[in-house]
Amino acid sequence: MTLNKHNPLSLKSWTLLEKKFEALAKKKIVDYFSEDANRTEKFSKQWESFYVDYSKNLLDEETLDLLVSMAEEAGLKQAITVYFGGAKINETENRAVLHTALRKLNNQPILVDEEDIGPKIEKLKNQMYDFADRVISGSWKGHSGKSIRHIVNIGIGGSDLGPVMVTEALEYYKNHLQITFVSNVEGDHVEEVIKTVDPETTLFVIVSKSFTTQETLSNANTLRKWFLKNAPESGIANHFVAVSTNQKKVTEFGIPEDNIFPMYDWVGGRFSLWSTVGISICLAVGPKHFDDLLLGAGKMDDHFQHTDFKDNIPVLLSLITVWYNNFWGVETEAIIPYSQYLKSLPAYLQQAIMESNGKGTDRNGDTIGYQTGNIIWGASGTNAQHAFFQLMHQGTKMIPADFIGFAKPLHSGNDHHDKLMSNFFAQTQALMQGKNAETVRGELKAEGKSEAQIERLLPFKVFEGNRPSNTLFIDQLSPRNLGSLIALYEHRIFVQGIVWNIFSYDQWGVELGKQLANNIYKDFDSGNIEHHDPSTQGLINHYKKFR
Ligand code: G6Q
Repeated sequence: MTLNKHNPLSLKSWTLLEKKFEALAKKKIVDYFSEDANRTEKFSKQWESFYVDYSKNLLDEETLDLLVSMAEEAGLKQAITVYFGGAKINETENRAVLHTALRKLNNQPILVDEEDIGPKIEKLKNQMYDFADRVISGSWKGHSGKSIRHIVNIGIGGSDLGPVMVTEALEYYKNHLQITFVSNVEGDHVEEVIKTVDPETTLFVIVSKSFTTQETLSNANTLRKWFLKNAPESGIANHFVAVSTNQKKVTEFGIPEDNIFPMYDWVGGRFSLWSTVGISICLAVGPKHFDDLLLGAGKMDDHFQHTDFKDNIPVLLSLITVWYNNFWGVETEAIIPYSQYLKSLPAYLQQAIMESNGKGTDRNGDTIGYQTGNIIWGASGTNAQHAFFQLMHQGTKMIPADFIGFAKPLHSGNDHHDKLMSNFFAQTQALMQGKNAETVRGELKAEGKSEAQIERLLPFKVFEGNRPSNTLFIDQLSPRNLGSLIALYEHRIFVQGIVWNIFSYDQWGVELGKQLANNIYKDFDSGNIEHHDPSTQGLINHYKKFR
């Protein structure tokens, strides 16, 4: 079983949606509210601790029905079964896509190459939990007998962004261990890390699915060299562990077998925080909270798998993105978490979404003639309000946005949360309602401005509004709710990939740059650079003056 192949442009509902767009293009979000007193109830969902309001969008019920029909026509139902069932839906890499198996809430076997992967998952999870307990309790000792106090996670891309984002997000739940991430190949990055570590109390966790990634191996080698200047060779066993599918390469690096946490090729890098790749998260917050993270994701998986598309949160939000991307010609989507803990969520989702759905070839191998993956960006509110919100409110581009907030703060005893929440609500209201000329005129009059001053200022102070947003309003930031939130976005990616008829789980687009970097790196010393284009030759020559 594998994913079906279709051309979205030939779907009946696609054509109907084009017509729908033409009919609705002039209509304002506020009009939908004035026409239907029950719009908020109809366009919002309560699921577990999530209240999701998608009423502030440029669509009516019929549009949503058509979007759902489009998903059905595109074979989403069958695709979900195929996805969760372990079929090799990452066809170009011949791999299953089973991050969902890592947080499965039932015992039904999942077969990969005719083997049930359930027992393997349990074994690895227990190995990771046991290790984390030992490090956290202090019974795992460094080479001089001291307990570990500092964890340095060495990894990049999927082996970094997820662990970074979740560790920051769960700062409140953290134990005493200090966690540092080093990812970039830039020597200055690793040197800054070296300044902070103590060879007696630091544990280096090398996370690399392939164990061939230039950045990660360079950093790991530099840190090992530094370590061996300050500790005996035998200390490697106390201070270096690795997560990888490539046991051979890890062993060659000098890490003992007992310190290797395997992972499997059916977990894609950008979806791997649920696996042993999440070891730094597990060390930072302990196995209990890690388990809750998995539980939250598992609950969202269940919701996604078994809920009617009309009530299915990841499906609905995903289809709304398709509506803007493919029918309104909108290019970007902003993600604005009203929580400083989630400040890295936009960067994390940027990789998850853009690396998955930034594809120009469809599942038939044909060049695509419609828009696929949109541009994801964002930052934490309210900081973002003082930065790029100007463009969102008054710029010439429409930017649909997800506003993510939490009803209860983690620390109580101050009055900040009401202020934060008032901003959280005000921004989506302002984006939708705008401010008309009449209101602006009244305000300027009340300020005592002359008629001439009013006329001059008026156009600059008007907000046209009509800018769409979703609000994802969650009770509180807990490991479980965070797990559900991440899984929600993962499934949105999947749904879009199905509709757009693309393979969401490969990433060939990152290969060319890596390949050329290797060539250029060799050419710094070979001196033979004539085969490069003139601009690149100029850059290399300029660099050589500084080497
Ligand atoms: C994610 C990508 C990519 C990957 C990194 C690190 O889906 O595959 O970001 O995670 O390139 O790869 P390694 O874990 O193999 O070092």
